[in-house]
This record gives sequence, C-alpha cells and structure tokens, in this order.
Amino acid sequence: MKLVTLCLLIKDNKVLLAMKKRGFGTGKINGIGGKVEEGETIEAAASREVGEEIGVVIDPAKMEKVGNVKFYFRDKPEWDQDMHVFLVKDWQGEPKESEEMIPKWYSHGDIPFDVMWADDKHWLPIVLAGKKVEGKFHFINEGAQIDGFDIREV
Ligand code: 8OG
Repeated sequence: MKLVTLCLLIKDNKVLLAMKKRGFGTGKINGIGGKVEEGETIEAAASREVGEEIGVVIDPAKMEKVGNVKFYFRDKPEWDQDMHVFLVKDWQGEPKESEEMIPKWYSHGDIPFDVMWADDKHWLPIVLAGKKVEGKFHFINEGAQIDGFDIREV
C-alpha cells in the first residue's frame, strides 16, 4: 500500500487547495502532497512535496498531523493509499503555480467538493473544524464511486 501525504495550508480562515495538472487525480482540486520516498520520514516527504509543487518552505517540525485516511480500490488494488494529513499554519514563501499544480485559497464554506476526490466531503470539514480524523474508504469504478467508509474523530 502506498504511503502518501497531504498538506493543508491555513491562513486567515482560508485553506490552500490546488488543481492538479498531471499524475494521479489530474484535474481534481486537492491539498498538496505526494508519495513518501524510501528512507524519508512522512513529515519530510510532506515538506518536500510542498516545496516542489508550490514553492513554499515548511519546517517539518511545524506541521500538525490531523488525519490518517486509507483508500482501498476494489478494482485497482495497486492504487491503494495510506494518506497522512497535516495542517500547516507557518511557512516561508508565497504559494505559486508549478508544472504540477495551480494553488488557490478557499474559504471554508466555499470548498469545491464536486471537483475533489469523493471522500473529501466526509472528512475534510472535520479537519477544518480543528478535529483529528482516522478512517478508511472503499472505492469502486476506478475511484469514481464510494462503496463504503468509516471515518471517526480521534
Ligand atoms: O504522488 P501522487 O501525486 O500520486 O500522490 C497522490 C496525492 O493525492 C497525495 O497527496 C495523496 C492525494 N490523494 C490520493 N487520494 C486522495 C483522496 O481520496 N482524497 C484526497 N484529498 N487526496 C487524495 O491519492
């Protein structure tokens, strides 16, 4: 199962999301992150991805772990992901577009769930309300449809 990260930058009650231009989830709006490389800590991987994708520098010690969500794809088990989610309130630099992503700030009431992964509406509002989540989702139709999930606050 692939270990992946997701960072949510928070400023003035807004969250930074980005449209993915290539790779897994192209066209979707999401937080910023990617795969953990061998020998890397999860926090170091999250910080590296944010640097590569939007040009912002994060101290791995200043990220707050707020979630662990696992994704199981019934018809594509090689896509299965173990995702670690972080809130980030302290960084250096201004988010900017890269070859991979176009970042944009969203008010909490204005999140474009219809162009995000189908699971996000079930857990992202909990995280944005300052709580921590843990859980899993089962997908069918190559990730287009949820076939069951379990999310709890921890
Ligand atoms: O390295 P790559 O771009 O393939 O990493 C995938 C990114 O997408 C990583 O940040 C984790 C994230 N991601 C999934 N599935 C889901 C999902 O269902 N919801 C959200 N919000 N992010 C996801 O891979």
